[in-house]
Amino acid sequence: MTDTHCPYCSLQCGMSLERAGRALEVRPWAEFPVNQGALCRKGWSAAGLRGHRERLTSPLVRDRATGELRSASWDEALDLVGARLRELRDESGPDTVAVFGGGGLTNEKAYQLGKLARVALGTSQVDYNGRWCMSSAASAGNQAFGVDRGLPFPLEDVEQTDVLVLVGSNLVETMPPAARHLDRLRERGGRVVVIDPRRTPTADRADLFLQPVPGTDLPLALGVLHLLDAAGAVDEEYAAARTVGLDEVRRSVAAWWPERVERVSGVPASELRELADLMAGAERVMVLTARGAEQHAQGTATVLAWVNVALALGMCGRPFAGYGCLTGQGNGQGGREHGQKSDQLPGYRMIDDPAARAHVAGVWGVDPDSLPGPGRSAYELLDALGTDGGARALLVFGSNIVVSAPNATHVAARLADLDLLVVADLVMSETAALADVVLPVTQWAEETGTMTNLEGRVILRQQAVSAPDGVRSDLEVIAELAARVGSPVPFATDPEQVFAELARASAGGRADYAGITYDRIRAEHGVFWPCPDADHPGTPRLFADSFAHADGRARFVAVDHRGPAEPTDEAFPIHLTTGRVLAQYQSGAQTRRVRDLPDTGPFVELHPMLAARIGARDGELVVVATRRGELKAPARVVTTIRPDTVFVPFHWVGANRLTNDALDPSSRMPEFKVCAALVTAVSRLVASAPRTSTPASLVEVRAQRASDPTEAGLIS
Ligand SMILES: Nc1nc2c(c(=O)[nH]1)N[C@H]1C(S)=C(S)[C@@H](COP(=O)(O)OP(=O)(O)OC[C@H]3O[C@@H](n4cnc5c(=O)[nH]c(N)nc54)[C@H](O)[C@@H]3O)O[C@H]1N2
Ligand SMILES: Nc1nc2c(c(=O)[nH]1)N[C@H]1C(S)=C(S)[C@@H](COP(=O)(O)OP(=O)(O)OC[C@H]3O[C@@H](n4cnc5c(=O)[nH]c(N)nc54)[C@H](O)[C@@H]3O)O[C@H]1N2
Ligand code: SF4
Ligand SMILES: [Mo]
Repeated sequence: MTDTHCPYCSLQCGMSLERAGRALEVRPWAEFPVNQGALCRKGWSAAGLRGHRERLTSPLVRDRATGELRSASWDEALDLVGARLRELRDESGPDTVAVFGGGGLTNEKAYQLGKLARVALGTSQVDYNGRWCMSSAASAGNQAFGVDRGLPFPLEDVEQTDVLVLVGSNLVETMPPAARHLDRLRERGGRVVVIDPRRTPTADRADLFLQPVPGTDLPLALGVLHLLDAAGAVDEEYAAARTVGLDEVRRSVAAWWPERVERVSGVPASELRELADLMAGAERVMVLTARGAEQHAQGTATVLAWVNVALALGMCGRPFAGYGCLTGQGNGQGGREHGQKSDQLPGYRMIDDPAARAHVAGVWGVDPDSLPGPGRSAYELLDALGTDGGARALLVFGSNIVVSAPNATHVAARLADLDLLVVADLVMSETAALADVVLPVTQWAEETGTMTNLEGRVILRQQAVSAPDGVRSDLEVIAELAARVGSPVPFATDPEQVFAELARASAGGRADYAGITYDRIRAEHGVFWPCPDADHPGTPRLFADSFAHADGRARFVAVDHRGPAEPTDEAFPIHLTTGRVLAQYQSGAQTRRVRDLPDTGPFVELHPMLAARIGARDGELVVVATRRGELKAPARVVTTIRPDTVFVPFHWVGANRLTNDALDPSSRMPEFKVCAALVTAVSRLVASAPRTSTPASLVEVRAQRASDPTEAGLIS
């Protein structure tokens, strides 16, 4: 029996793995505090991907003659990649090679990937899928508190607050074992508020549910603060002692009276008043945001607006209260701390800070001046591929870009323009299928490494079984590639050794791991950062006495509502939002291959009123079109969604052909959660299309209908 953690989300539930003959069985690990033995169905079925027939077990190289991928030896594949990378670098400089990582990679892998980019390849072009995850909350956290740790307190603190406000989180489906905290909070007499355009299973557990138009969480926060201020609920003493900037924020919310908020967000003024009353009367208030509020072109401003509410009430740093972000991927937190982000070095140091460069270069044994500066953010990096000034080779570790990137058709076209695409993965993901070289790597139960969960708790995944023949660990692959491109320093491959180096590199940084070791993690069920030395107990709770800015104070930051980058209009009258279902994970590369998890394919959730208007019945095919693409999928008619909004899960190819690549100016987060769409019933399309020609696309249909006002008005 080996105690380890789930391969999926940021809860990093503890589980025990037991070998049963050739099979591997998942058992509860009741002592691990975060989940206390509970797992969601993805966790229970996690071993289903082991020994799967689609598991990659040999490197693959695209054959020039046939254009097909064929098996190759490790030496052939690595030599080919190394030689091509060197050629490209010699021709056009180091930035011609780009690296794309993932928030599912262990800390050790994320650290080595950043080092591969900066030291071995010398490229500034490295970023990762966490940009698409919690980067807006990270950016807001840094601005407001001077540090970015998803939750500044252990998750179980949620139970002890009085009013919990969940803004754009469906945690009952995205972190099911955490749902028990909501139940216990309510048993204690506390209140749960959920803000979501859909009445989700999480909203079903709420005392108050607000159902805004997608993209309007920011004006909601402005309106709440307006009401709190009018009611005299602002904690002036706290604001004076622990913050700066209240006055400007106060002025900025003065004009956001509830009726104005209602007009913008669709949330009745009475409900906004109810929320403000709940918050004003509570001893302890906790506001948690997730992707629903964050994945917007104004995601950072939205989080800042909610942080302002928590600060105005004097909650941040108070026990069982404050603001937190529910991060998403298994290592969403650690993945952004150790150097695969385009602007950061290990320990959450900034790459443009000379002292940070000197420290990290010292650990790496290289000249600080040899390190590149900041590169492009994830989407911008992909958008530039194959263009003038963009990279011509891309190495992907731990992301299935063509499914999960916004405006995915465009991204696939950029990948097609590359001279070299290399993908390291466990399975033939949709992105691996496009690669020139595919490198098969070990997964989860076959390797050891640390992850940092949503609480900032560093935990240890331990190897339980040996890897299939032919497969290597990411750490080995990275070290081999580093050697082949002529790295000036060697790369370790033993995870514990890499961790010790990472800990030294992080020493003195904002995310300080210097006092953490594998043995400590085993003995203490995880260690919370910062943990600067071996005698330090770790830091489960931040901000009790001071914030991380130099003057110890938190910042109120005044923000205003700009609205979604792509408002609805006559041609595209419906809001499209996207997200998750319980039984699938992310791009689905892993969970779609687990037999015990239902693989329904994409669907379009819509309200009966909208369904009636467009003439679609439950289960019938509808087409969702945006300015970027179309998706045909069955309708799911539900009363739980706003009538002006449709929802499509992104676990299957398609949703991201529709989404908007507008980026947040500060976090560079794409606007996954709202764009303008046209929804049409396929039966109507067929019935109304001219018999002589079949329209190639909905855009053509729309053009054909433009002259007929009754047709054009079909769904507006
Ligand atoms: N089952 C499952 N669990 C997962 C994952 C998974 O893929 N599957 N992925 C993990 C990862 S990486 C992440 S980041 C987390 C994400 O966890 P969540 O943020 O909880 O998940 P989402 O479904 O993306 O979005 C949450 C909710 O936001 C709502 N929403 C959409 N637009 C808006 C809006 O404008 N405002 C508001 N307030 N709400 C809006 C959606 O209706 C949805 O119910 O989940 C983690 N856990
Ligand atoms: N429309 C829409 N799009 C979204 C979102 C949304 O809400 N709506 N959410 C965004 C968010 S929050 C996220 S986090 C992203 C996630 O999207 P992706 O980055 O695509 O995430 P995964 O599907 O987890 O992809 C991980 C890939 O790496 C492989 N893999 C797993 N573990 C390892 C490993 O240890 N090493 C290597 N080399 N490979 C590994 C898996 O098999 C899989 O192919 O999607 C974003 N895209
Ligand atoms: S909640 Fe997350 S970590 Fe826990 S079992 Fe489910 S997917 Fe795994
Ligand atoms: Mo995520």
